[in-house]
Amino acid sequence: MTEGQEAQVSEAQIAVHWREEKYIYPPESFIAQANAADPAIFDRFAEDRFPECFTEYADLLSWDKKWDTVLDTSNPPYWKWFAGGRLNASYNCVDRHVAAHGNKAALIWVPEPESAEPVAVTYRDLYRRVNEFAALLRDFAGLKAGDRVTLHMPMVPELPVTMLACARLGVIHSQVFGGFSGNACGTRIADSGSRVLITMDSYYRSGELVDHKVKADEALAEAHKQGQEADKVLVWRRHPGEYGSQTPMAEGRDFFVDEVIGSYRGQLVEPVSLPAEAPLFLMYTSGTTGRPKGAQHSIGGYLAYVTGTSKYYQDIHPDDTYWCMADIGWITGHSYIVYGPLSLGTTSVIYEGTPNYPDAGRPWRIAERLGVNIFHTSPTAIRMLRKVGPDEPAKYNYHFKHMTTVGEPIEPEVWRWYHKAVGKGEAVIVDTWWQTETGGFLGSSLPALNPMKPGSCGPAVIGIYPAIYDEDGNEVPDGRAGNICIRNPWPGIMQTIWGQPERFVDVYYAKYNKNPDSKDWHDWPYFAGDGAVRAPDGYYRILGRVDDVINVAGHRLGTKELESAALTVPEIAEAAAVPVVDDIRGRAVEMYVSLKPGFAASDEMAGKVTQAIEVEIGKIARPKHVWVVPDMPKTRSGKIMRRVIASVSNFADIGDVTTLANPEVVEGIRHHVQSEKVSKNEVPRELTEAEYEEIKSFGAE
Ligand code: 6R9
Repeated sequence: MTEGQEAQVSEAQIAVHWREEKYIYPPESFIAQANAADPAIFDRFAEDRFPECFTEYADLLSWDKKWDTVLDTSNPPYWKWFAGGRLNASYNCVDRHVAAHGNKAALIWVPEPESAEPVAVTYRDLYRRVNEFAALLRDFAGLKAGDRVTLHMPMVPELPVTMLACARLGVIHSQVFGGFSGNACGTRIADSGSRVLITMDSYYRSGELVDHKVKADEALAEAHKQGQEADKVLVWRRHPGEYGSQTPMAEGRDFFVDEVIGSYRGQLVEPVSLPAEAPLFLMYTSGTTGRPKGAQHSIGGYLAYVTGTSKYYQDIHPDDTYWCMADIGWITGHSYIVYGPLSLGTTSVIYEGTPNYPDAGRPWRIAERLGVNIFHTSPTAIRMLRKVGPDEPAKYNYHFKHMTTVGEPIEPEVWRWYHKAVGKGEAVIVDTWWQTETGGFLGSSLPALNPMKPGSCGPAVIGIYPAIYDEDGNEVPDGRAGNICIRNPWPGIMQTIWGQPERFVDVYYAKYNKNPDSKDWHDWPYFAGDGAVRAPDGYYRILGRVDDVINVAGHRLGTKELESAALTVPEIAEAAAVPVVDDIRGRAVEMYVSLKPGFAASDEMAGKVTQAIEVEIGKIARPKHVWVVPDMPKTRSGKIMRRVIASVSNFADIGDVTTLANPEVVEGIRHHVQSEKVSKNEVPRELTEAEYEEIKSFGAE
């Protein structure tokens, strides 16, 4: 069975009940200034205007050559947007703003130590730095259009500089989230076939200068194991001239950028004019198998889509100060810190550290100091800031006109705190539902024209036409849960999974495609892998993943990745990862492992599993608990019943276990796990109906 077919919604036909929230309307002051305030926009993006409607987004860009065909669908599901057109993303995000707005801040970087001053990088500075680094990449690292290069960088301005320098040359960048481990980075170097790694020696996180260069050595060793040699490591220094890592520099392989860049001072590199459908970057994400998926995004379609949605949904005007608190290492940061905002010529704030360092007032001090008026973050950050500093926002004099939430479903109570306390009742909120694969937003209210409804992402965004299907491909009625799909292609959709074209078709299209030979795009709905319900008003409520992916703090972790990491511990015979409902991070991971004969359960064994997961994936994946069990509950065909142990961890009804091969083990596991949780005061609150369905069907056959 392929991955796509394996995925199931939690009993697609069951009704999902929740209290219908009331509409909240945008303030007049917002509407008066909004980029999209005329309802005619809905007509311009009506289904019968597809695909031409998207030229409105493409027209926001500067093209070297206009496209011949808006959408070429001759080879489904490999769509080509703006085919025949040529452009350069670096030119669009940098050069074209220099003449009129050269002295305006493109980026304002806020270092984590509060004693350090924020650093403004003007469009002119950015132009100079991108050109010089592009010259270095071309002449020192030997990179050219079509080559892949892996970046493993923290939240510093050197990261967008590096991305835009790559884009200038047509080099395909693949930024790996800085918090991921050296091994995770190595796997991505190998998968993308990168010869060059660009990293930084160190960065500040929660008050500490973290040694980051050490991960580069681990990454190269892992890539080597997987058959990929990287021969150059370019190391930016957090404090130029001062090395913040304990790891030696490898002679002839590792180079400090601040030492090499001197030879490229003042050099200009002509932006390479590239086909619209040439790849801009890869962004790796988790799927149900261990191998990460490199979602490949195009230059023309992607940049048009993030520019258009930044303009209308983020309501970015050139004179706004926009702060998205996500990490650039995730898709949110690529689309809505770097490419969208810079393409529109606005000021984008980058913060190095954790939101609650040194205290929960930090984000609001940054907002006050910099005059941020658009703020963008995740439900996890909102829950955390609400927990540790519910009254902090009121102490600071900032005013947001607009706020975003992204990455996971947000509970209505948390939404209301965001609206009232953080937004001071003055800001609109957009709850944006989308994915690494989709490049930009799929579901969101259009802030001046659609009212907000807490807990729902809103209607589909303009030009996006979803459908919710049951397992057999029938559309489910409003109010019922099913698999949300997008019926039409759109410019932000990934082009393929790097090096795994079959997987691209299997995971995202095979499930609802009835005829693989069809050349008609109508036959190729995009399967998002999320469960959803549509209300009669057309608002969507996203219920969560329907595959074996655990969304921790808005970040997707594949169960297979977690399990293979646990299995690197020699004593472990079997491993299963399950989600537990977590009041801050949405979901947390719990691991169940069984040992090879001759080994006994111990805290040390559990510690080894945690350690292995940190080494293979990174601290973000650290399990909340590792339960060492004598045996896993299994089907007669030997498949681990993840839904049973997921129910145990969440204190949910375990359901019928009589069909298992070994039903007798369940009670022992339940007793062990739940009594331990009771003694630690970790009994979870009662699950909502949607959560219960997710747990009950987790990893179901
Ligand atoms: C952008 C991003 C994608 C998965 C997605 C869904 C969940 C994202 C959401 C949301 C409810 C929202 N998700 N936004 N669920 N409401 N507003 O998060 O990309 O890291 O690939 O995750 O996140 O389950 O399928 P990515």
